[in-house]
Amino acid sequence: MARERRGASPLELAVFREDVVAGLSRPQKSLPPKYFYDAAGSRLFERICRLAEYYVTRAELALTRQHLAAIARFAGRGCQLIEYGSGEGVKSRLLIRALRPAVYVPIDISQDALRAAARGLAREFPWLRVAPLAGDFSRPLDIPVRRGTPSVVYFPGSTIGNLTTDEAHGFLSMSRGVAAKMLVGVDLKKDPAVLHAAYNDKAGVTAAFNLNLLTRINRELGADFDPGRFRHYAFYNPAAGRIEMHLIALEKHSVRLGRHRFRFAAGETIHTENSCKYSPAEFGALAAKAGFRGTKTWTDRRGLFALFGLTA
Ligand code: SAH
Ligand code: AVI
Repeated sequence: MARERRGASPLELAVFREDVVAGLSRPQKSLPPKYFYDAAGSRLFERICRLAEYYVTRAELALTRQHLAAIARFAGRGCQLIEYGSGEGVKSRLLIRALRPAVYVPIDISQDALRAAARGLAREFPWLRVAPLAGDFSRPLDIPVRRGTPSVVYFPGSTIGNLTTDEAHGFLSMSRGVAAKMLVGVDLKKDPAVLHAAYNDKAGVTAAFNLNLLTRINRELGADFDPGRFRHYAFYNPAAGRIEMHLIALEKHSVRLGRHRFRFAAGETIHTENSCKYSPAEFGALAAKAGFRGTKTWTDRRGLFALFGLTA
């Protein structure tokens, strides 16, 4: 576990600050969703995964259980399994059991989630070599894999949906250089009412997840956001095929971050996340454009979610 670190480095904080200042300076204010995942954000996301309305995790778990033998045949036993955005690693456990990988490399920007998951895995699979890597997959990473053993990239959870189409294309092309095979979890287009409920849960956990971003910016960057002056706002944008999450200012006010002052009109929003939903054909076309040829698709019985097996 040599590659684990504790706390953000001065450089990471400087990049975070730059991203926040740039995002809040745009005409449509925005913040990158990767910053949701501090320790509190990762815990809130784990609660989201267990909500009745958030079908995503259950659908992917169900399809992975249902098609595990075929998925394992596709990936191959004894491979080096590299997982981007590994989080809690609930589905990873199924794959690890079926594949018995030579090494498992969970990669996550959330050091707390990564550390907790790696500890749990070491207890549960004493035979498994776990090499966690704390890092941002939107930048080049030095992944500790051996030559000679095939690598498989696993990117579950529909985290790819949080990237724009251009970013997803770039990510898939980059992954092609890391491994010849890839397993990607993709949330499918469906009844907008189902989508709406999943991102507007009754218990308000998604709202707390969204608002936590402001609390994190206050704590780590010394801003003076008042989260009480914002409300969670999520809706399905059918033209773009995505859920958009925003934080909407309830009244006119301004926020300070160092020497910067950001003015908010009443009703103005900060766009905090896109969660793109694909049809199988749309995702197949995106993968083909990124240079993957073979495409296998496994879905759950209700057709809510798909796992794509891509071959470079
Ligand atoms: N794979 C898990 C978790 C999905 S949540 C599942 O399927 O349930 C998204 C995960 O990706 C979080 O753990 C978050 O910390 C991580 N993440 C988000 N953006 C990231 C980035 N740019 N680099 C690395 N990890 C990222
Ligand atoms: C991690 N990601 C795929 C989640 C999603 O559904 O887009 C994050 C999330 N945002 C709100 N709820 C869950």
